[in-house]
Amino acid sequence: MKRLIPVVSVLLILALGIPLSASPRRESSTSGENLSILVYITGMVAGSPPYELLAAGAQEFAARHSDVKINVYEAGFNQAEWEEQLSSLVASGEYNLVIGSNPSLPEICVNVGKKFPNMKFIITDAEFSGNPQIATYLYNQYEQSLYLGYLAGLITGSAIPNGNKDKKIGFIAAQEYPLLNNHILPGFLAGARLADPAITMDFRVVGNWFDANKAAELAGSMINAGVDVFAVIAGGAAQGLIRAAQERGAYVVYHNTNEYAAAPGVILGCGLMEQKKLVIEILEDVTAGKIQYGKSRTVGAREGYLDFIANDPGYTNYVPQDIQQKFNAFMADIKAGKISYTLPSL
Ligand code: RBF
Repeated sequence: MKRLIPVVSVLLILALGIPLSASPRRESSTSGENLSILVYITGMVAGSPPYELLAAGAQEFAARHSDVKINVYEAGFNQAEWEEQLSSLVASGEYNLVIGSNPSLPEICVNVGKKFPNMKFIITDAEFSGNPQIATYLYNQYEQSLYLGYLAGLITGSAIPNGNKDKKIGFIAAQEYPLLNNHILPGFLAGARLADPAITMDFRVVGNWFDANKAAELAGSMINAGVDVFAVIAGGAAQGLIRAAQERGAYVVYHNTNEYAAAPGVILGCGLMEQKKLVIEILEDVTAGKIQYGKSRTVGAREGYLDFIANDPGYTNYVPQDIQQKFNAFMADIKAGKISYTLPSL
């Protein structure tokens, strides 16, 4: 409903410095009125970049819209409890939208959605289509792994001080799941082999998303076996690898977030997942009624949702110049769609 704002209040608003945009904002979000969003974190926020960025994006969106309520709920690390937890949260009737970020969430949401046919679910970092209650957005992690793998391949094959002659890269994962096995791991090895086809990969599994000591132990034994450059997808447990690489003298390329400052000279490359940007755009689409439920969209470097952080001293000061030149050219080709590859199915 439109109301004319009396001149006096306009003057008062100007005097108090309250932004006038407060009123059009309310009108533009008609379909978002009384929107109550459950931000369902499948783990803990702290230490997991995808979740930190999801929560930050939702919070920033809510700060822009006074009629939107959000609740960031941390479901913890017991995956067996996630469906029941989500079910009882939805049963409370407090929410009209659930947003989460995890490849395993679609199946859970299908089951919860059957019991609550009015509920809508939006999931990033996942691919699922054909269900009218669910919309998903898949990051092209094959692509991010391909360019981080290429950098790892250039480093392992170089004469960098803490490197060795074995052409061996390492990958530490918290657990195995289709996105890891079908996109992230093959992408990383394929990227490294674009730098040198003789490269091999040592892959180990922590068993959970929090045990940094176990990750450090695995990293130590992989270094003994000749690994000099690592990648890691292990949430909070990744800190153990970083510690081991610092102590023993090895290198790390890092997915999704700017982690250079955690170990300058050790973390030599960081990818970037534009999850915060994507989440804000998605929620704006929710208020505009523009979400296509039942559909899945894949986003990567070309679309501006994956990138590499090349302007950080952690990269410019520590990576040998010849490697920077080769890698920067490769990254430009990735963004221009000039590197051809087949995206495996999940
Ligand atoms: N990533 C994290 O950073 N922290 C986590 O706690 C976490 N838990 C996950 C649990 C399951 C069951 C699955 C399938 C993935 C999990 N991920 C987690 C991985 C995350 O969704 C994403 O795939 C990777 O971070 C790569 O972008």
